[in-house]
Amino acid sequence: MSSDVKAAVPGTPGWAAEPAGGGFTTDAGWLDFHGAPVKPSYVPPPGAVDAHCHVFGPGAEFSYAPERKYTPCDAGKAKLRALRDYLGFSRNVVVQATCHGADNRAMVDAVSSSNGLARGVATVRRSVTDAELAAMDAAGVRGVRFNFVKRLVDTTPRDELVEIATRVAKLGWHVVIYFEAAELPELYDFIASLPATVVVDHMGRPDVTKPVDNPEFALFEKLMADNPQVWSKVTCPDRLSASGPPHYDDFVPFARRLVERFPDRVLWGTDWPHPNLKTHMPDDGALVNIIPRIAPTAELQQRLLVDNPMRLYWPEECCSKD
Ligand code: 0GY
Repeated sequence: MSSDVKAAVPGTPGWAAEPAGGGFTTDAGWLDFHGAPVKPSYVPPPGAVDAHCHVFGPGAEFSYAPERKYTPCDAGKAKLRALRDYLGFSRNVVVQATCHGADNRAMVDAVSSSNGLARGVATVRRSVTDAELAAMDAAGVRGVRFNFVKRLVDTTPRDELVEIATRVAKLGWHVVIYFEAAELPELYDFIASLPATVVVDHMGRPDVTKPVDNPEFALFEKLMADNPQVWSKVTCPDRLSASGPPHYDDFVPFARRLVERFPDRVLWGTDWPHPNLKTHMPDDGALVNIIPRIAPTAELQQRLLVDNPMRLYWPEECCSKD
Protein backbone atom coordinates (compact mmCIF):
# COMPACT_ATOMS: atom_id res chain seq x y z
CA MET A 1 0.00 0.00 0.00
CA SER A 2 1.53 3.30 -1.00
CA SER A 3 1.63 6.38 1.14
CA ASP A 4 -0.76 9.14 0.10
CA VAL A 5 0.23 12.16 2.11
CA LYS A 6 -1.11 15.56 1.13
CA ALA A 7 1.64 17.74 -0.25
CA ALA A 8 2.38 21.31 0.72
CA VAL A 9 1.07 24.09 -1.50
CA PRO A 10 3.59 25.12 -4.19
CA GLY A 11 5.72 27.96 -2.98
CA THR A 12 5.51 27.01 0.69
CA PRO A 13 8.57 25.44 2.37
CA GLY A 14 7.24 21.86 2.35
CA TRP A 15 6.89 22.03 -1.40
CA ALA A 16 10.63 22.03 -2.11
CA ALA A 17 12.05 19.12 -4.10
CA GLU A 18 13.72 16.32 -2.17
CA PRO A 19 16.71 14.31 -3.37
CA ALA A 20 16.11 10.76 -4.57
CA GLY A 21 15.39 8.48 -1.61
CA GLY A 22 15.70 4.73 -1.17
CA GLY A 23 19.47 4.68 -1.51
CA PHE A 24 19.48 6.45 -4.89
CA THR A 25 21.56 9.55 -5.58
CA THR A 26 20.14 12.37 -7.67
CA ASP A 27 22.42 13.20 -10.60
CA ALA A 28 24.97 15.94 -10.01
CA GLY A 29 23.71 19.16 -11.59
CA TRP A 30 20.09 17.95 -11.65
CA LEU A 31 17.68 20.88 -11.84
CA ASP A 32 14.82 20.51 -9.35
CA PHE A 33 11.27 21.58 -10.22
CA HIS A 34 10.41 25.22 -9.50
CA GLY A 35 10.17 26.00 -5.80
CA ALA A 36 7.78 28.94 -6.01
CA PRO A 37 5.71 29.03 -9.20
CA VAL A 38 3.53 32.10 -9.65
CA LYS A 39 -0.21 31.77 -9.41
CA PRO A 40 -1.12 32.02 -13.11
CA SER A 41 -3.18 35.01 -14.19
CA TYR A 42 -4.72 32.86 -16.93
CA VAL A 43 -7.55 30.75 -15.50
CA PRO A 44 -8.09 27.50 -17.43
CA PRO A 45 -11.67 26.48 -18.23
CA PRO A 46 -13.41 24.17 -15.73
CA GLY A 47 -12.27 20.57 -16.13
CA ALA A 48 -8.90 21.44 -17.69
CA VAL A 49 -6.42 18.57 -18.11
CA ASP A 50 -2.64 18.71 -17.72
CA ALA A 51 -2.05 16.04 -20.36
CA HIS A 52 1.70 15.59 -20.01
CA CYS A 53 3.35 15.24 -16.62
CA HIS A 54 5.30 12.61 -14.71
CA VAL A 55 5.99 11.25 -11.26
CA PHE A 56 9.49 10.37 -10.06
CA GLY A 57 9.37 7.76 -7.31
CA PRO A 58 9.66 8.60 -4.54
CA GLY A 59 12.66 6.33 -4.72
CA ALA A 60 12.13 4.83 -1.28
CA GLU A 61 8.74 3.55 -2.41
CA PHE A 62 9.15 3.02 -6.14
CA SER A 63 12.74 2.26 -7.04
CA TYR A 64 14.30 3.79 -10.13
CA ALA A 65 15.02 1.38 -12.98
CA PRO A 66 18.48 -0.19 -13.29
CA GLU A 67 18.58 0.72 -17.00
CA ARG A 68 17.72 4.42 -16.42
CA LYS A 69 19.79 7.16 -18.05
CA TYR A 70 19.26 9.64 -15.22
CA THR A 71 18.41 9.70 -11.53
CA PRO A 72 16.08 12.60 -10.73
CA CYS A 73 14.95 14.26 -7.53
CA ASP A 74 11.89 12.60 -6.01
CA ALA A 75 8.60 14.08 -7.25
CA GLY A 76 5.64 11.99 -6.19
CA LYS A 77 1.93 12.01 -6.82
CA ALA A 78 0.95 14.19 -3.86
CA LYS A 79 3.03 17.06 -5.19
CA LEU A 80 1.70 16.55 -8.69
CA ARG A 81 -1.84 16.90 -7.36
CA ALA A 82 -0.98 19.95 -5.29
CA LEU A 83 0.44 21.59 -8.40
CA ARG A 84 -2.64 20.61 -10.43
CA ASP A 85 -4.89 22.37 -7.94
CA TYR A 86 -2.60 25.38 -7.59
CA LEU A 87 -2.48 25.94 -11.37
CA GLY A 88 -6.27 25.65 -11.70
CA PHE A 89 -6.38 22.28 -13.45
CA SER A 90 -8.74 19.39 -12.69
CA ARG A 91 -7.07 16.31 -14.10
CA ASN A 92 -3.69 14.88 -15.08
CA VAL A 93 -2.30 12.46 -17.63
CA VAL A 94 0.74 10.85 -16.04
CA VAL A 95 3.27 9.68 -18.60
CA GLN A 96 5.70 6.98 -17.56
CA ALA A 97 9.12 8.56 -17.13
CA THR A 98 12.13 6.71 -18.52
CA CYS A 99 13.87 6.74 -15.14
CA HIS A 100 11.34 4.03 -14.17
CA GLY A 101 11.91 1.97 -17.34
CA ALA A 102 9.03 -0.46 -17.89
CA ASP A 103 8.28 -0.66 -14.18
CA ASN A 104 5.02 1.25 -14.19
CA ARG A 105 4.24 1.01 -10.46
CA ALA A 106 4.74 4.67 -9.55
CA MET A 107 2.67 5.89 -12.50
CA VAL A 108 -0.07 3.29 -11.93
CA ASP A 109 -0.20 4.14 -8.23
CA ALA A 110 -0.57 7.86 -9.06
CA VAL A 111 -3.39 7.08 -11.48
CA SER A 112 -5.26 4.40 -9.57
CA SER A 113 -5.36 6.50 -6.39
CA SER A 114 -6.64 9.64 -8.14
CA ASN A 115 -10.39 9.08 -7.79
CA GLY A 116 -10.58 8.96 -11.56
CA LEU A 117 -8.89 12.34 -11.99
CA ALA A 118 -5.77 10.93 -13.65
CA ARG A 119 -5.07 8.65 -16.57
CA GLY A 120 -1.76 7.03 -17.42
CA VAL A 121 0.56 6.27 -20.31
CA ALA A 122 2.79 3.24 -19.73
CA THR A 123 6.02 1.83 -21.06
CA VAL A 124 5.75 -1.86 -21.83
CA ARG A 125 7.90 -4.52 -23.42
CA ARG A 126 6.80 -7.30 -25.73
CA SER A 127 6.86 -9.63 -22.71
CA VAL A 128 3.93 -7.83 -21.05
CA THR A 129 1.05 -10.24 -20.51
CA ASP A 130 -2.58 -9.66 -21.43
CA ALA A 131 -3.41 -9.87 -17.72
CA GLU A 132 -0.90 -7.10 -16.95
CA LEU A 133 -2.35 -4.92 -19.70
CA ALA A 134 -5.87 -5.55 -18.39
CA ALA A 135 -4.79 -4.61 -14.86
CA MET A 136 -3.26 -1.38 -16.12
CA ASP A 137 -6.40 -0.65 -18.11
CA ALA A 138 -8.49 -1.12 -14.98
CA ALA A 139 -6.14 1.23 -13.12
CA GLY A 140 -6.64 3.98 -15.72
CA VAL A 141 -3.82 3.52 -18.21
CA ARG A 142 -4.90 4.49 -21.72
CA GLY A 143 -1.72 4.50 -23.77
CA VAL A 144 1.85 3.33 -24.27
CA ARG A 145 4.83 5.53 -25.01
CA PHE A 146 7.40 4.74 -27.69
CA ASN A 147 10.57 6.70 -27.12
CA PHE A 148 13.14 7.28 -29.87
CA VAL A 149 15.24 9.83 -27.99
CA LYS A 150 18.60 8.11 -27.74
CA ARG A 151 19.83 9.97 -24.66
CA LEU A 152 16.79 8.55 -22.77
CA VAL A 153 16.43 4.93 -23.85
CA ASP A 154 18.04 2.04 -25.66
CA THR A 155 16.52 1.16 -29.02
CA THR A 156 13.49 -1.11 -29.18
CA PRO A 157 13.06 -3.06 -32.45
CA ARG A 158 10.29 -1.70 -34.69
CA ASP A 159 8.58 -5.07 -34.97
CA GLU A 160 8.24 -5.15 -31.18
CA LEU A 161 6.66 -1.68 -31.20
CA VAL A 162 4.17 -2.65 -33.92
CA GLU A 163 3.27 -5.77 -31.97
CA ILE A 164 2.69 -3.71 -28.82
CA ALA A 165 0.66 -1.07 -30.70
CA THR A 166 -1.53 -3.76 -32.22
CA ARG A 167 -2.20 -5.33 -28.83
CA VAL A 168 -2.98 -2.11 -26.97
CA ALA A 169 -5.15 -0.76 -29.79
CA LYS A 170 -7.54 -3.60 -29.00
CA LEU A 171 -7.96 -2.08 -25.55
CA GLY A 172 -8.72 1.31 -27.13
CA TRP A 173 -5.34 2.68 -26.04
CA HIS A 174 -3.22 5.02 -28.13
CA VAL A 175 0.53 5.39 -28.73
CA VAL A 176 2.50 8.39 -27.48
CA ILE A 177 5.67 8.86 -29.46
CA TYR A 178 8.73 10.93 -28.58
CA PHE A 179 11.43 11.73 -31.12
CA GLU A 180 13.74 14.52 -32.23
CA ALA A 181 12.84 16.56 -35.35
CA ALA A 182 15.83 15.17 -37.27
CA GLU A 183 14.35 11.66 -36.94
CA LEU A 184 11.00 12.46 -38.53
CA PRO A 185 11.85 11.69 -42.18
CA GLU A 186 13.03 8.25 -41.14
CA LEU A 187 10.10 7.65 -38.77
CA TYR A 188 7.39 9.17 -40.97
CA ASP A 189 6.08 5.98 -42.56
CA PHE A 190 6.36 4.02 -39.34
CA ILE A 191 4.28 6.61 -37.46
CA ALA A 192 1.71 6.86 -40.22
CA SER A 193 1.29 3.09 -40.34
CA LEU A 194 0.83 2.43 -36.63
CA PRO A 195 -2.52 0.74 -36.02
CA ALA A 196 -3.63 3.18 -33.31
CA THR A 197 -4.13 6.84 -32.58
CA VAL A 198 -0.68 8.42 -32.22
CA VAL A 199 0.12 11.41 -29.99
CA VAL A 200 3.45 13.11 -30.71
CA ASP A 201 5.26 14.63 -27.75
CA HIS A 202 6.31 18.28 -27.90
CA MET A 203 5.39 18.83 -31.58
CA GLY A 204 8.20 16.48 -32.61
CA ARG A 205 10.74 18.89 -31.06
CA PRO A 206 10.98 21.50 -33.86
CA ASP A 207 13.84 23.97 -34.10
CA VAL A 208 11.86 27.04 -33.04
CA THR A 209 14.70 29.39 -33.88
CA LYS A 210 13.64 28.94 -37.52
CA PRO A 211 10.62 30.62 -39.09
CA VAL A 212 7.48 28.57 -38.51
CA ASP A 213 7.25 28.00 -42.26
CA ASN A 214 10.32 25.81 -42.63
CA PRO A 215 10.71 22.44 -44.35
CA GLU A 216 11.11 20.36 -41.19
CA PHE A 217 8.02 21.73 -39.51
CA ALA A 218 6.14 21.53 -42.82
CA LEU A 219 6.85 17.80 -42.78
CA PHE A 220 5.38 17.56 -39.28
CA GLU A 221 2.31 19.49 -40.37
CA LYS A 222 1.99 17.17 -43.36
CA LEU A 223 2.13 14.16 -41.04
CA MET A 224 -0.82 15.57 -39.12
CA ALA A 225 -2.69 16.78 -42.20
CA ASP A 226 -2.43 13.46 -44.05
CA ASN A 227 -3.02 11.25 -41.02
CA PRO A 228 -6.13 12.17 -39.03
CA GLN A 229 -5.16 9.68 -36.33
CA VAL A 230 -2.03 11.72 -35.45
CA TRP A 231 -2.28 14.23 -32.60
CA SER A 232 0.34 16.53 -31.05
CA LYS A 233 1.14 17.89 -27.64
CA VAL A 234 1.91 21.60 -27.86
CA THR A 235 4.23 21.31 -24.91
CA CYS A 236 7.67 22.10 -23.57
CA PRO A 237 8.58 25.66 -24.47
CA ASP A 238 11.26 25.24 -21.82
CA ARG A 239 12.91 22.45 -23.87
CA LEU A 240 12.52 24.06 -27.29
CA SER A 241 12.88 27.80 -26.88
CA ALA A 242 16.07 29.75 -27.46
CA SER A 243 14.46 33.07 -26.52
CA GLY A 244 13.66 31.61 -23.12
CA PRO A 245 11.47 32.36 -20.12
CA PRO A 246 9.09 33.69 -19.09
CA HIS A 247 7.47 34.37 -22.50
CA TYR A 248 9.17 31.81 -24.76
CA ASP A 249 8.29 33.97 -27.76
CA ASP A 250 9.93 31.73 -30.37
CA PHE A 251 7.90 28.69 -29.25
CA VAL A 252 4.53 30.44 -29.56
CA PRO A 253 4.06 30.52 -33.37
CA PHE A 254 4.76 26.79 -33.68
CA ALA A 255 2.28 25.79 -31.00
CA ARG A 256 -0.29 28.28 -32.25
CA ARG A 257 0.02 26.96 -35.81
CA LEU A 258 -0.92 23.45 -34.67
CA VAL A 259 -3.69 24.64 -32.36
CA GLU A 260 -5.29 26.69 -35.13
CA ARG A 261 -4.78 24.17 -37.90
CA PHE A 262 -5.65 21.00 -35.94
CA PRO A 263 -7.85 22.27 -33.09
CA ASP A 264 -9.31 18.83 -32.33
CA ARG A 265 -5.98 16.99 -32.16
CA VAL A 266 -3.84 19.01 -29.78
CA LEU A 267 -3.12 18.56 -26.08
CA TRP A 268 -1.37 20.75 -23.52
CA GLY A 269 0.67 19.80 -20.48
CA THR A 270 3.18 21.17 -18.01
CA ASP A 271 5.77 18.36 -18.28
CA TRP A 272 6.23 18.71 -14.51
CA PRO A 273 8.66 17.83 -12.89
CA HIS A 274 10.57 18.67 -16.08
CA PRO A 275 13.24 15.96 -16.42
CA ASN A 276 16.71 16.70 -17.73
CA LEU A 277 16.52 20.44 -18.21
CA LYS A 278 19.94 22.04 -18.46
CA THR A 279 19.51 25.80 -18.91
CA HIS A 280 16.72 26.74 -16.49
CA MET A 281 13.74 25.37 -14.66
CA PRO A 282 10.45 26.84 -15.88
CA ASP A 283 7.96 28.47 -13.57
CA ASP A 284 4.87 26.29 -14.06
CA GLY A 285 2.58 29.27 -13.52
CA ALA A 286 4.34 31.16 -16.32
CA LEU A 287 3.86 28.14 -18.59
CA VAL A 288 0.10 28.31 -17.94
CA ASN A 289 0.13 32.02 -18.76
CA ILE A 290 1.35 31.21 -22.28
CA ILE A 291 -1.80 29.23 -23.11
CA PRO A 292 -3.88 32.20 -24.39
CA ARG A 293 -1.05 33.07 -26.77
CA ILE A 294 -1.03 29.63 -28.35
CA ALA A 295 -4.82 29.17 -28.17
CA PRO A 296 -6.10 32.71 -28.60
CA THR A 297 -9.86 32.13 -28.31
CA ALA A 298 -11.99 30.64 -25.56
CA GLU A 299 -13.17 27.97 -27.99
CA LEU A 300 -9.62 26.88 -28.86
CA GLN A 301 -8.72 26.82 -25.17
CA GLN A 302 -11.76 24.67 -24.40
CA ARG A 303 -10.76 22.15 -27.05
CA LEU A 304 -7.07 22.13 -26.12
CA LEU A 305 -7.52 21.85 -22.38
CA VAL A 306 -10.84 20.03 -21.95
CA ASP A 307 -12.59 18.54 -24.99
CA ASN A 308 -9.58 16.90 -26.65
CA PRO A 309 -8.03 15.26 -23.57
CA MET A 310 -11.46 14.17 -22.37
CA ARG A 311 -12.18 12.53 -25.73
CA LEU A 312 -8.86 10.68 -25.65
CA TYR A 313 -8.60 9.78 -21.97
CA TRP A 314 -12.13 9.89 -20.52
CA PRO A 315 -14.38 9.11 -23.53
CA GLU A 316 -16.95 7.57 -21.22
CA GLU A 317 -17.45 10.97 -19.58
CA CYS A 318 -16.99 13.05 -22.65
CA CYS A 319 -20.10 14.77 -24.02
CA SER A 320 -18.61 17.11 -26.59
CA LYS A 321 -19.49 16.71 -30.25
CA ASP A 322 -16.85 16.58 -32.95
C1 0GY B 1 9.66 14.71 -21.27
C2 0GY B 1 11.00 14.81 -21.80
C3 0GY B 1 12.13 14.16 -21.39
C4 0GY B 1 12.20 13.04 -20.53
C5 0GY B 1 11.27 12.07 -20.43
O1 0GY B 1 10.48 10.06 -19.66
C6 0GY B 1 11.42 10.84 -19.64
O2 0GY B 1 12.48 10.63 -19.06
O3 0GY B 1 10.12 12.15 -21.05
C7 0GY B 1 13.41 14.66 -21.92
O4 0GY B 1 14.43 14.44 -21.26
O5 0GY B 1 13.42 15.29 -23.00
O6 0GY B 1 8.70 14.66 -22.03
O7 0GY B 1 9.50 14.69 -20.05
